[in-house]
Amino acid sequence: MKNAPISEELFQRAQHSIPGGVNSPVRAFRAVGGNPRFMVSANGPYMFDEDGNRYIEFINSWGPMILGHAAEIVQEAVQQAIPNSLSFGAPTRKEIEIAELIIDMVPSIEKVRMVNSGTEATMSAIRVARGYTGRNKMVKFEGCYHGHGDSFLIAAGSGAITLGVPDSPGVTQGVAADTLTAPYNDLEAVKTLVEANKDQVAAIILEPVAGNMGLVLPKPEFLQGLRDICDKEGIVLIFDEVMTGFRLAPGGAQELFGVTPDLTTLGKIIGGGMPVGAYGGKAEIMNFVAPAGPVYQAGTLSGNPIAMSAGMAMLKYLKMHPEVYTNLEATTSKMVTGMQDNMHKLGLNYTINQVGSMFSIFFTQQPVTDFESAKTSDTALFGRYFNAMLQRGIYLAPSQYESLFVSTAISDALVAEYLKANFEALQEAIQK
Ligand code: HOZ
Repeated sequence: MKNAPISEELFQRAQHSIPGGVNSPVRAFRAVGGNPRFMVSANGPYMFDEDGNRYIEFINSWGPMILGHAAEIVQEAVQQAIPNSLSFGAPTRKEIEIAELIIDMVPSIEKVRMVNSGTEATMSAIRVARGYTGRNKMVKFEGCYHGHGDSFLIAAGSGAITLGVPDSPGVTQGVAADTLTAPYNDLEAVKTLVEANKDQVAAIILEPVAGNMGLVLPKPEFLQGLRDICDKEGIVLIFDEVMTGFRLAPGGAQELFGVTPDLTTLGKIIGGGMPVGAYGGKAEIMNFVAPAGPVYQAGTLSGNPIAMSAGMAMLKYLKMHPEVYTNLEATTSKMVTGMQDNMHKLGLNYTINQVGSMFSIFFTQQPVTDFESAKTSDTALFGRYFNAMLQRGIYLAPSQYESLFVSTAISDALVAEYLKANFEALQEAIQK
């Protein structure tokens, strides 16, 4: 049993100084019940909380810890950079090197701008798309999450749906009116929206693999279909690869599925886990960004030297070790097959979605292909399952509407440990 009295005490204390006691909503465990665990350190496949509990973990900072926590190559790069100062607010050689590396690795990117988070990246990409096309509207998909920029908090996934506020108060009606939404994987709905808003749509933005309503894969024709609509209508196609970039393949989901967007947003992975984001794409569009062009976007901490060093170390490693991706997929497939066997033994038939090293178990028996089908999941059952796993030392995302991420630190022995816990937790969760 994993008791956590110190975490409980810290969570009570945090309520007085931090809204809801956390700095990002999903962490508050509201969707699963119980108190969040306050973490002290993490290494390889493990995280350790204030109470001295050890967890095998499958969030990996929501993606970037592809090599597990505290990867030596990243630690070394950061340590080497620290004595040269933490921030300059002036250009550095490292920024060019990482830009060149990203351009080399991601098929669609010809020019790239570093920012500090995925949210900044998506906000900026939309602004550039609007500046470039001279149009105001955008299409996003129900259940996709693109950070907390105003325009994206309409039918948003992740913490927004977890807490039941997919359309956040504070977003003006004017902003909401410019955001058109369609069901994920529904090309006909997109065509209808675009037709009804002829020459007004600046961008279509999506997660090419959705990870913020749980993991949902694009149907085979979906991404290419969007590409075709954008080409025909002069719309900028934006892939939000904050979670999938460098995780599903060296060039992200766009490499895996062979569809090239006009702009791509990237996040935490290019900082090796440090606070970084980026957006990039066709030079013709990126040349609209200031000071090359008129669309303004800036940041003192953009291209921060410590974050760039961490990111360079991570990306170089991934580029030189393509076997990482086959190994990660093999580990994840073992987990998924094992979970299916467990369910079979228990007479259960819940849906598991997987691509590469990302997966989700949905507590519903129907295929999950969009937000509506994701919402058929039994979230109370998910909450019981989550807590039963936590008690067994397995740390999952505290929401049905998030993806899980596997790192290279997950050995076969840990897969076996995970599957044992999964069997017992499923058994416990369905009994209540
Ligand atoms: N919205 C993030 C994952 N999709 C969660 C961020 C966090 O709580 O750290």
